[in-house]
Amino acid sequence: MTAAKSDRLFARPQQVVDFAFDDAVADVFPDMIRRSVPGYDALIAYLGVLAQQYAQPHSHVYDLGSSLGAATLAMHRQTRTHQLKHICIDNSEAMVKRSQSSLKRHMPDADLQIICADIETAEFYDASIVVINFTLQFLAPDTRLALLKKVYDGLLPGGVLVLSEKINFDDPLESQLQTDLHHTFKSANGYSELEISQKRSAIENVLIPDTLAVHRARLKEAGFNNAYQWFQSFNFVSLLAQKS
Ligand code: GEK
Repeated sequence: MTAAKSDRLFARPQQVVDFAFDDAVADVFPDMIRRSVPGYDALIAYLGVLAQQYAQPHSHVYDLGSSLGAATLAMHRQTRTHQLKHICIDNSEAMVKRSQSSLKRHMPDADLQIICADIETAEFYDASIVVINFTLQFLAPDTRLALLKKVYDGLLPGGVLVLSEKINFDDPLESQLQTDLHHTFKSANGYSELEISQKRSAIENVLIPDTLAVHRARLKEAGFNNAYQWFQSFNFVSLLAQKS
């Protein structure tokens, strides 16, 4: 394995434009996401555990906003004998191109389809697991419910949605505390004040977080009777919602 290229994209002062998942980002993505999303590596590893628990033999496993395919690879490693079909969907050509070669190398015997498309236009069926790992937050808020409804319809009975998101907090004190901790996390990971502030400006109009209450209400409206929070690292959480 080659070492991940280090993320220096916001190191120089620049005219900040809206963040996009282009070649430059895809090139440094493993380093960027580890240093920016608290608990990312642990969460990815736990997706393997969830897959072991919930994958139904001969079913489909969807990874929506798959980036370089880390979630799919973690799930595949724990479910090799389940005869699953893995479907990764991402609308960034740069991500899809890189995940094609790397996932085919790391899971050569898997039934794997990697699709370059908007997840809002995708169809889901026979799914025992749908993972949306830090991607719903990039959709326009008024389109999020429609996607979750389609996911619900595409799940088999007993199938699960794993939804991980950066979240907002209603309580201003908690909001400040979590934002400060996230800032310190990035600083402890070697990002300068300039990098942190330029990245924040770039992402501001692109990543729109909801509160946990909004997520729970939306999941309920989509059809899920229960959504359990199973993971949190500062202002990043993951929910598990099962179709009965
Ligand atoms: C991981 N899940 O490593 N349709 C398809 N893809 C999209 C859309 C859309 N409408 N909007 C954004 N994306 C991954 C990490 S990253 C999270 C997910 C982050 C894609 C986008 O191209 C990018 O690859 C991914 O969603 C979000 O577990 O960088 O914070």
